[in-house]
Amino acid sequence: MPDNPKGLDLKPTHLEKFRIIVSKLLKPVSIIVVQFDPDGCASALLVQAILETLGVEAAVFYGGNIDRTQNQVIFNNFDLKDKIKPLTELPGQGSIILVDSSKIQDPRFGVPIAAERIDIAIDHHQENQVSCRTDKDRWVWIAPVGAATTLVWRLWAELNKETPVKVDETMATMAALGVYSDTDKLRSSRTTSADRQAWCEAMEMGGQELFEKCSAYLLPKRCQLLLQKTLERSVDIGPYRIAHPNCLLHDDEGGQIAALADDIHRYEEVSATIVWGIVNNQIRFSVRMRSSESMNDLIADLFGKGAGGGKHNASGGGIVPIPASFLPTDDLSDNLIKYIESLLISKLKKRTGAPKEPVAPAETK
Ligand SMILES: [Mn+2]
Repeated sequence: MPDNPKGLDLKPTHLEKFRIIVSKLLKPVSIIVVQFDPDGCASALLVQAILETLGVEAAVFYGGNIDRTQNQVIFNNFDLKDKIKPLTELPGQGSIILVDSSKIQDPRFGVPIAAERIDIAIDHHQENQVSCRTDKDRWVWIAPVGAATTLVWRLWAELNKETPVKVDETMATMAALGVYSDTDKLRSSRTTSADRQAWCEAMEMGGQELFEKCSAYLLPKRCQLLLQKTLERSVDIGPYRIAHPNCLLHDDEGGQIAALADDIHRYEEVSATIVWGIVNNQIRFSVRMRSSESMNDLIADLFGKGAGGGKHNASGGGIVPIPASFLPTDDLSDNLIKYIESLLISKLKKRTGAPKEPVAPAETK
């Protein structure tokens, strides 16, 4: 069996191996986007389209919540309700294709998935190398580009070189949005010429109007209120900024925490921003960084080991579940919010070596 592609070099032997692996996929074939976002979604639907051209039917499953405005806009404008299903509906057998992620044991799957079921992985997270020390022959392509969609776009183009099959307008628009959002509007230092090329090619076939609708969308009014409240509760401790919206968030607002972190991380003199909030029965948090400090260490220190992690060490986040019997009632939620705020501030002070101030409840280890 030929080797897997290295870097961006996609050789005829790699394509040949891809076709062989696809022909051996076990039914039902499932494509997994472990964390729904434009890049993951575009990669998955494009892989689904590629398989279709090879005569293989596959269903797409997503993990995470669709609670960021950007993701909701994509979900609604592309009518994804019938096209992708939540991971909880993943069939118990058949081959699995991972896109925009390549961790064989990923806690975000919800239920553990047998490693042997994963036959293809296409990803741009270098830190997530699939362990290939297994006798199972997989097609794995992990390359350092700004978006996973860029890789899938290349794969489509190379596979269809001899008999060009056109990507339809909607799919091309989604691919352009995938590249655009994961490269931070093609501005991020992770953006490569392959990303720029994929974006241009996709936009040549895509719809400019739909692209505008899904990239220059308006935010709901409530976002302004949450931003205002978060700015009021924003505290700087050395290089850290920590903030929270000072209220219980609605069940579908977990994604706002990431958006708030993006917003308040934009100012000078702060190298790490932590925004947290209580959603349903969880403390959700997002971290943004522009220093060499390890994000995973910071997260473990503040929220506990295994609470979450970061990608590219620039953005990350996680979840701390609150036991059901400790969930605050409306009149007690202020107390819980205040307690978590003081606890996190005292932990950050400890990190920076700032003089200790008395904090009401003792920190348990
Ligand atoms: Mn991605």
